[in-house]
Amino acid sequence: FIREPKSLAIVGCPFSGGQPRPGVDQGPIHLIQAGLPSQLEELGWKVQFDGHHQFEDIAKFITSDPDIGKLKNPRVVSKVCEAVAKSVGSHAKQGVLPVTLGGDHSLAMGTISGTLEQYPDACVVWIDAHADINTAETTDTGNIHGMPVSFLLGLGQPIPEFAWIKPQLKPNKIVYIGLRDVDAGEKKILRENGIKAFSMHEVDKHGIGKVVELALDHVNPKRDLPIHLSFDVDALDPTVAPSTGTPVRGGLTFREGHYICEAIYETGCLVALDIMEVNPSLAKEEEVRQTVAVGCSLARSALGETLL
Ligand code: NNH
Ligand code: MN
Ligand code: MN
Ligand code: MN
Repeated sequence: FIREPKSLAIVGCPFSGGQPRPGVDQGPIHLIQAGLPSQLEELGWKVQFDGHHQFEDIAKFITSDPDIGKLKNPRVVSKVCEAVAKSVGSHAKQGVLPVTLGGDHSLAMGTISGTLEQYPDACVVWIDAHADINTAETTDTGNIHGMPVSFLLGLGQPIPEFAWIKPQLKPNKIVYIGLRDVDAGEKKILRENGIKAFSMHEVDKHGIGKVVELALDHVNPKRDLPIHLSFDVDALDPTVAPSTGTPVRGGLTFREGHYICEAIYETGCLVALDIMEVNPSLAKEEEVRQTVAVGCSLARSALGETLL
């Protein structure tokens, strides 16, 4: 899917409007400053980085953004994600692999929409402690970073402000790994739509190797479909990635997280990658450094870094 010479574009998204904690907008800047572009070049990629998308003109036109039902910052989130979809979609169209750095996970409405525009048969592998599948009706928090999957699937009452999102994702084209903090309403949605999810229970039971194999068997049985990998760093245990907005104990180990990325790279099907929810303002300096470093190394593993 990706043309030779292998080329990727880093889409920096300093955005935090999908959740309440300031600082996650600084995630992409930290990942870049930690040296991610040159690390990826060393893996043999041609790396484009056209700066951080600032979304300033978007904010300029949205002078007030009252809640829609329970949804917080709905217009800003929608417009930013629409811009991200265009950027990701245009890179994908040129055979370039978009690596989106968040920013909060609401951005995945944009990244996955962009991917599906170019690759309608793509599947999504969603790595997270959370299912991010609340609808405007089921959400407790109103934070849109807990909802992107429902928008992509077209669940819940349509909201005119989000009408640009084509509900192109089918429930059998997404699979989760790492879940351990799923709201009651989300469990019902997963069940009713037959969406495959491997929680930490399954990781404990089968081991990560088997879980990744089963997950890919579900969404990509012949390993011939494009894969969009959306990685929320809170999937990792808080001892591994402490500086994130909603840490949940009992998460993936350092190796389990990297194994997922390595295994997906090995399929040769990766067409887009998201590294989300690194928030450099929520922990002590050393923990921030560790979280940023792990964000970089997950990206390297997904893009071909091997241990030997
Ligand atoms: N399920 C909760 C909500 O909808 C938490 C979501 N938080 C996340 N998701 N960090 O990845 O608000
Ligand atoms: Mn670009
Ligand atoms: Mn998430
Ligand atoms: Mn999460």
